[in-house]
Amino acid sequence: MNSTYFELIDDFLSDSDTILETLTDEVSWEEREIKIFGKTYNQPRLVAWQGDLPYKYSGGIWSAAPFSETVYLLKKAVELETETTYNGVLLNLYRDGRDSMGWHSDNEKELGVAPIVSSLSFGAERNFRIRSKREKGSSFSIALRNNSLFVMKPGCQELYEHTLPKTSKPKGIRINLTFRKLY
Ligand SMILES: O=C(O)CCC(=O)C(=O)O
Repeated sequence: MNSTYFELIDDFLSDSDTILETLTDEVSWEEREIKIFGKTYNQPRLVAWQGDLPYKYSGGIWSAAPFSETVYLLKKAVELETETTYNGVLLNLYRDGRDSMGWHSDNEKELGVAPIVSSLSFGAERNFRIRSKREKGSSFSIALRNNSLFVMKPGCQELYEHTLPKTSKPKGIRINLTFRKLY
């Protein structure tokens, strides 16, 4: 899939066999809370942030933290492919099909105007849904497979929202890394 706003590259790395396991062990995963209409819930996934700057988003604030070894190498590979540099990565670990992420755009002001956000996935294939902010009811799904790179190009966050919905299908663990550039 390749369009003005999105690009999907399957089989991104030539050797990705051990990455899921390595990232599971290497990253300091946290179960974080989120407040919705005044009520506090655990986020339905494990999360981590690595980056040169702190990052503030709806799930709270993350302090700056160094890139771990494998994440740094992945960042380099994604930078080469997308011809962009990144100084932060939000990591999500979905334990099974019940873990998810709600509708949102990556439009925090630290990302600047028209950011590029590059999303690398390992582990279980999950459906990623995208909907237009302008044309209500216009949405589509993309299968994010193991070792796929999905690039959300400039303009995408302004025009579209995305979600990683729950599924009742049996699903194993999945790790997703979204590389971002903060100002
Ligand atoms: O896990 C995914 O593919 C979605 C991640 C995402 O939407 C985000 O980090 O903003």
